[in-house]
Amino acid sequence: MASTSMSIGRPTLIHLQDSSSQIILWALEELGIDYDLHSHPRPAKSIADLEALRTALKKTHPLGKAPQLILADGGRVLTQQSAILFYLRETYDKGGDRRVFSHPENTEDVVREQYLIGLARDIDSKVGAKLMFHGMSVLAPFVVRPVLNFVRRKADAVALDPDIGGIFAQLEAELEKGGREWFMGGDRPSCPDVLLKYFVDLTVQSGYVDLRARPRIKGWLERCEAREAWKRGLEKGNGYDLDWPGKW
Ligand SMILES: N[C@@H](CCC(=O)N[C@@H](CS)C(=O)NCC(=O)O)C(=O)O
Repeated sequence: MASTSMSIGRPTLIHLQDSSSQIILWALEELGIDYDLHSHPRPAKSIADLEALRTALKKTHPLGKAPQLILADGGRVLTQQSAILFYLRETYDKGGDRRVFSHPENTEDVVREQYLIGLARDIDSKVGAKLMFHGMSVLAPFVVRPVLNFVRRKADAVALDPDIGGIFAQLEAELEKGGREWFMGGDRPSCPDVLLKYFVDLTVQSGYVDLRARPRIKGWLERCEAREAWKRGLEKGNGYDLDWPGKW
């Protein structure tokens, strides 16, 4: 059963265990605002369980995915991690000393944010493709597995692994430039940091990248995880296991 508590006047996060909505929990905790949490457990492997989850998620938004943010007026429901993050920043992190996220200060910053979001989306598509091939080769009937494994190995070797390696090399270089602690520079995380956290975790936990060769990304992840808000979010999030290959 999902745990529910919703009230008018506070945003509500529709959260899914072991998923990207964990980073929205992080953002909500960073901002220190009152919010309600409606948490769905990650279903077991059966198709029926998955359909039940999607039916439940579709009650609040037709896409049937998490995260969803029901805005404080109880009306509009936002989806898409990046849109939710920017909404939260622009709505609740107005400025002055109470700013918890770094905000763009000029056109260069705006372009850089979009560039970093683009890298996060690139990871999403490459890792998503790897996971799909992997899932197919594990779940397919025995007789077709050799063919699927062949296609999978080709796709990994020719495109997906080199692409993922290239993106991580780029992220490493972005942190190296000027000794940045956060991807937008400065002394605090930005929306792209929060977004990237999930995609980096997904790649690392799936075993698709080895951070021993990426000390700056490793250090950045440790900085993210040292934040009290991250720890509080994890306690509330009901699990954050993204090792999908390990679960099949
Ligand atoms: N593009 C969406 C992706 C949403 C999405 O695929 N969420 C996954 C969890 S990471 C989900 O709801 N999965 C449940 C399902 O597919 O049934 C975003 O940025 O939020």
